[in-house]
Amino acid sequence: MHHPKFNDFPADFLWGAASAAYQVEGAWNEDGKGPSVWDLFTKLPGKTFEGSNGDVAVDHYHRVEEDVALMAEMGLKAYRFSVSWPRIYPNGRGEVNEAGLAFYERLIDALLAHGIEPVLTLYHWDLPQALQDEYGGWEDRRIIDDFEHYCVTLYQRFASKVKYWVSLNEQNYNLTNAYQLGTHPPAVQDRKRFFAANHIAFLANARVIKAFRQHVPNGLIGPSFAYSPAYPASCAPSDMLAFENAEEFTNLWWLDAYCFGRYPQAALAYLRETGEAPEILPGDLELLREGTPDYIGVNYYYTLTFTDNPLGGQTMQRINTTGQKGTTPSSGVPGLYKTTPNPHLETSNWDWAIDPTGMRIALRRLSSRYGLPLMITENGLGEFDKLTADGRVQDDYRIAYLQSHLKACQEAMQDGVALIGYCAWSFTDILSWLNGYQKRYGFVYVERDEQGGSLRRIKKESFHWYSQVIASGGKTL
Ligand code: BGP
Repeated sequence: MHHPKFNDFPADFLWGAASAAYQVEGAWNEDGKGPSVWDLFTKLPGKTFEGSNGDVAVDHYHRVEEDVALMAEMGLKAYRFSVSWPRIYPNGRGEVNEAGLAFYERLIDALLAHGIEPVLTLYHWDLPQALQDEYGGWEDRRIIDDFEHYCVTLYQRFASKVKYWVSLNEQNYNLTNAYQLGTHPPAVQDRKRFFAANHIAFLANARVIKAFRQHVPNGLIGPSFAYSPAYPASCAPSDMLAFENAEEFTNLWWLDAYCFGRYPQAALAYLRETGEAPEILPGDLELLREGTPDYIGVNYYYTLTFTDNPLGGQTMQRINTTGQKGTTPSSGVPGLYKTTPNPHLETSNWDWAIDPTGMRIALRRLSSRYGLPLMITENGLGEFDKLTADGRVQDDYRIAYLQSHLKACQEAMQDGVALIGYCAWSFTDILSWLNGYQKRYGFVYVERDEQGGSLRRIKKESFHWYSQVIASGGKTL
């Protein structure tokens, strides 16, 4: 469908940018913060790119004012950030750490003073290590109460200041890495444990959404989902079936659980056969239905293309974390599907397909299936950037990426999608969990590498470009 002309973006569109606590804050053991699972995991040999970790990250904790001033200068309308659970409850629960709350209050107040809407993520992967040690974190239902207690603390403190909330960030991506690929803590490779932990995370998500209604009646909450829409490699029925399998197992498994309070039928039937299905106790599905989201947060980076995978075929493989183009192997589940490169799409140096039309497809699929408003909570391009001798970063490739994806948002809105806003990933450069500091996403360059650096902030070309787009309300796109 080609629209003859683009409609304007709505006047209240949230032009935003995003980050996550572990990737920007640093100050990993300051002001009473307890250790998170990432604080320990990144220090185990061989887990991250060149052993990079977030001990200092980009030192946002000590540079909040400077960073918010840059956001204000850019004209940003929304800033998505996450709260570090172990900053608030160093042991996961028990005694609250007032200094942790005070830090986020300072950030929120600074944003509000500049007319920037805070978008608060409750959980972006940095689980308190204490809860991992005590009962295995997401593998134990005790986490549901502890997570709710932590979230209610934030609701009570910030209800009057924060309207937009994100419950779990990329439960799908995080737990797949944590329990299938073994590439996020606790680095397990066990599909049964994966589906069990994932089920408990659904319950925790629903519980905190239910509590939200009581404490933040005028706010909006939803999970952020890492949505990589599936494509079939061809119109061969076997590829179409692989695509159906992939969409059900890698996307609808989460989306249907969040929004409908049930698991997709064919996937559930398959897992019951293999003995990997999660244990669903009486009351579980009722809870899911009582805790459905107000909107869906969409983290969109790429589409994935699938083809048939016989029994005994390709298994799950870890991704390219070096930026050496072409090193991502095919990955899949024998008997169900496996990925294959899409010959129609260019890729980044980390082999992520660049597909703005895929974003339009993503938004349309979600909107028509669930009938909910959507917010792009992440979208961006991770690349090697170069700081030139005269102190500039000419990231025209990033501008091209963001521009084409924003146009896809515009088209999706014309297709009838209710899109609240767009948070580019990321505002400043950040630590990429497994890819170190060399994979940069920001509008603001931060002078540091795996070893460290001056931490000086430098506005990239894309900073000025996005600033103009915002000022024009999207007209200069
Ligand atoms: C998402 C995460 C972000 C961010 C982004 C880019 O999965 O929610 O935290 O890291 O992807 O991914 P990466 O850093 O692996 O390039």
